[in-house]
Amino acid sequence: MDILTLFPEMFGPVLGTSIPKRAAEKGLVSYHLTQIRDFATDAHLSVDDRPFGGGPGMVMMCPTLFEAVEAAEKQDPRPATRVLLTPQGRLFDQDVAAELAAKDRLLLIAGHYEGFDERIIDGLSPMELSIGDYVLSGGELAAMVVIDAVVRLLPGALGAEHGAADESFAEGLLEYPQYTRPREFRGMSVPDVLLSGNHAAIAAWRQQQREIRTKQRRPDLWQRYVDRQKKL
Ligand code: 9D3
Repeated sequence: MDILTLFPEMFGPVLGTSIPKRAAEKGLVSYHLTQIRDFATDAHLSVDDRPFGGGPGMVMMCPTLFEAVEAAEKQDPRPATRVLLTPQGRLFDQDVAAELAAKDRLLLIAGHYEGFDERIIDGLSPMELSIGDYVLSGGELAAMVVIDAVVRLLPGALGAEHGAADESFAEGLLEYPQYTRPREFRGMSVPDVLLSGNHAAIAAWRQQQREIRTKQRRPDLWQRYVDRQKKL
């Protein structure tokens, strides 16, 4: 997995922790960071410039980024699926994560600008991804979100128990409420059914809770769930 960025130092702590770190140690993935600025060709090491036609902010320019992409891609003969993090992109979700997890090789491009020269999109034909409708300061955190979600889907990245839990989200319902010790805390108790030892009753209660929560909190997910159940 290649990551092209102006802030490679942001990625170390995330990729060096928890599941992304374990996946690399197991050889399921390797991370290659490229500093885009290393490929600047002018005296000022420019990676951006003012927009033609005027307007606010700066635009990431073509020459530096194309050089960086080509240099990174040369390091490995496998063709890379290019991913550009941009507010204009397709909304990233678990289905996109699964699509990306199935690719041989990914190359992520994180910018830190108002925009990209459109010829970057035309010339590199990346998949454009947004992680949601809110404004970040750059694409770096979005790239880390994508990496984390994708890496945990690589076969062997998780323990068996975790893998099953992720599938229940992919199934389309929110999780049921969870409780652990103590049985009583500041006047708040645990639902009796969870202490009953009646596994069928517990499963039924949990399923009911998942449905209630999804209906109330995520009508969009609920609609998708209902439509899918109809088809099956
Ligand atoms: C004035 C219009 N702004 C778009 C809402 C400009 C702008 C602000 C911030 C353009 C880019 C950015 C930096 N954001 C990203 O690069 C980004 C992002 C995001 O802000 N939200 C969700 N997903 C993503 S992916 C990359």
